[in-house]
Amino acid sequence: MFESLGERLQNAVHKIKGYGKITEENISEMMREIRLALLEADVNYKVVKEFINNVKEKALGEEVQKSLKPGELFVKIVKDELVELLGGEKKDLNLNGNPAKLMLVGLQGSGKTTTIAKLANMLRKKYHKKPLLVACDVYRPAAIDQLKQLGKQLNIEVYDEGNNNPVDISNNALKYAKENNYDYVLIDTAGRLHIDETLMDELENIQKSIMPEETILVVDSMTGQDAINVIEGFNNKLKLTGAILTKLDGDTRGGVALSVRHLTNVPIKFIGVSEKLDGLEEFYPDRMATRILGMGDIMSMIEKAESVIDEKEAMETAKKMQQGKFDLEDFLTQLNQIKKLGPLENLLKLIPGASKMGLNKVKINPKDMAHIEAIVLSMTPYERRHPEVLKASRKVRIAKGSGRSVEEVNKLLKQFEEMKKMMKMMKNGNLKMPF
Ligand SMILES: Nc1nc2c(ncn2[C@@H]2O[C@H](COP(=O)(O)OP(=O)(O)O)[C@@H](O)[C@H]2O)c(=O)[nH]1
Ligand SMILES: [Mg+2]
Repeated sequence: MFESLGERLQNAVHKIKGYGKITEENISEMMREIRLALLEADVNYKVVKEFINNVKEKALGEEVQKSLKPGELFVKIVKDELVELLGGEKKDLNLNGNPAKLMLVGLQGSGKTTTIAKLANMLRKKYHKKPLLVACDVYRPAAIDQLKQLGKQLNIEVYDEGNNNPVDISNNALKYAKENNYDYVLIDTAGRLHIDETLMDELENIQKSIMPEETILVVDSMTGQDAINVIEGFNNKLKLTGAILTKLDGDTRGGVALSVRHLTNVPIKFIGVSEKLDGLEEFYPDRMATRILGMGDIMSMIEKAESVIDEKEAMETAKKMQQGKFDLEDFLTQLNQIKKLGPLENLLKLIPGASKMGLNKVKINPKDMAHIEAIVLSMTPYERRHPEVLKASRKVRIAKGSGRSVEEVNKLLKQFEEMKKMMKMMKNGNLKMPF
């Protein structure tokens, strides 16, 4: 997600951290780099301009000048401003209606139908309440079928009246929902490839008629600057209450994500992160900013690692991991590197969101590490390079040699396999960050 933007911002920000003094000159240089990074990520120029102005103003403020660590304070300013840009506090859905009515709008292909099914599924799971999906994209028969198909998969009812008038359908659906005790009515609407007056009027009529608590714009985050016109078009015509960004699992540069809030003044409420029906996540501006800047205290973690780890050795290991050639010999090297970092507990605490994940309470017994090392050291170099040859008799020998049990040898080998699997996933980009 936003790799190249993240990398560039991190580089810019990292540089300034080292400055003992903040001058107009080095601020300007930094702002130039940040500005370019944002523009290249396709962030709307108006948004970039305001972002830069805000950061600059704060950075030149007295507080920063007086600070003992101006670089760090500057990083904080950038992060805070990024959080603001992404919407500040997390905003929840307004589900106060009885039933609560939610209407999803957006261009064709933006992900409305998929997202509305994901959303119904999520709401049902989270609140244990009953959602009803309503098919108001009446222009293509396939659209109704698609929603029905998704409803069937999730076992959620879909209300449809074929190609009847969408305003009537939504009114009838609402009546049906009240009579049958549905808690949420989720309306899937039609989209066109471009903003289209007739369609906009139709959406406006649905909105006026059923007065939804939420009218959410679904935006494909893969679209570049074009998306901005679309966002503004929908926002001018309809009273939007939120946005959902889809396809963030793809190779998106991030511009839409960083522009949408500023341009519409409506909060991003969810993000779509896969085609699957569980691929919807609540949106937290703070976590996203942290993710983009790759910071939290990960930064100090990296700095710490850099200071003790042999760079050449680390590069070689990383290369092997990427090629899927990581073996137990490399694992041993890694263990030794990790040992140099000091108590692991301290490192885990630096991971952003560590306390939320319970990592701050994890206890690691140094003895366990020593046992693992003993087992690996009892293998022959050939065995370390080819763990697949480790059958029963060899395991018994290793267990004896290391003074551990065969079970422990097995456990280690299993963990090693898991680790390799994880590396493969990281390589393929399928591993989600835990925050
Ligand atoms: N990878 C990915 N694909 C998505 C996501 N959301 C929607 N899609 C895909 O985008 C395409 C269009 O989605 P659809 O719901 O039919 O869009 P609609 O025309 O707005 O209703 C489909 O192939 C979806 O599977 C997402 O978050 N990630
Ligand atoms: Mg659709």
